[in-house]
Amino acid sequence: VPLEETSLPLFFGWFLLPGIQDKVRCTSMDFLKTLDTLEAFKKHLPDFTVEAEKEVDLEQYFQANGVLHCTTKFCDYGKAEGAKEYADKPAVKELYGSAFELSLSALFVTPRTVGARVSLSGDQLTLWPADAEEVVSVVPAAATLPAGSRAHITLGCAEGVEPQQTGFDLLEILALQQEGQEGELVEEMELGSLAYYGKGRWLLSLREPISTQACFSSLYG
Ligand code: ACK
Repeated sequence: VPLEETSLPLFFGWFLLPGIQDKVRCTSMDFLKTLDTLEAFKKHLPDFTVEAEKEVDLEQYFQANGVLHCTTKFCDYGKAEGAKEYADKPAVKELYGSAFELSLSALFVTPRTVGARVSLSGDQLTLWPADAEEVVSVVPAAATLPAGSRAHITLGCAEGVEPQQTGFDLLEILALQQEGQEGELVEEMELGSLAYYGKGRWLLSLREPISTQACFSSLYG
């Protein structure tokens, strides 16, 4: 009996290949290392941490967890709404196990998470669930954002924060952009331009998107 008929996975998604995982982790570490030394970051530190600290070591602040991936559908072993329908989609069956090139277009940091924005191509959007951005209870403006807006790679979470928060943090920043808030341009860095969106939210738009090889698969955990 095929595994898919016995149970559904924890989630489907694109899993970065090992070599590129190291590269993305290094890029993220370098960014965090630079960010917490910037005067602009120190100026906004009270937005970032409630504790009356003068400094924060971002590399220590965030904990990495597991294999780097971009979740398409969280199935919760079949308990999540639409899990079975997603697993049965022709595109999902057809493309399961295939290789893809994901384009990482930005890195973002909030007091809760650090992540990379994934800009999905038309092909990749065929694997994107229609309801992924329908999280109005968490991010009210999210449902008005284009499909694929939530696509991200979680690079780290602050203590006690669940990884699904990374997608919410990204949607929040994109909703601000959609409302016409460009963010306060803080600095041109080697990797791209860094903007501040208030409440400890930072977005680095990459000058050169990072192209990452990934396999569309699932995790049973
Ligand atoms: O970092 P992520 O995208 O956020 O990857 C993990 C993965 O599934 C395993 O936990 C994501 N995740 C967890 N709960 C949900 C949810 N309710 N909706 C969407 N993604 C979720 C989490």
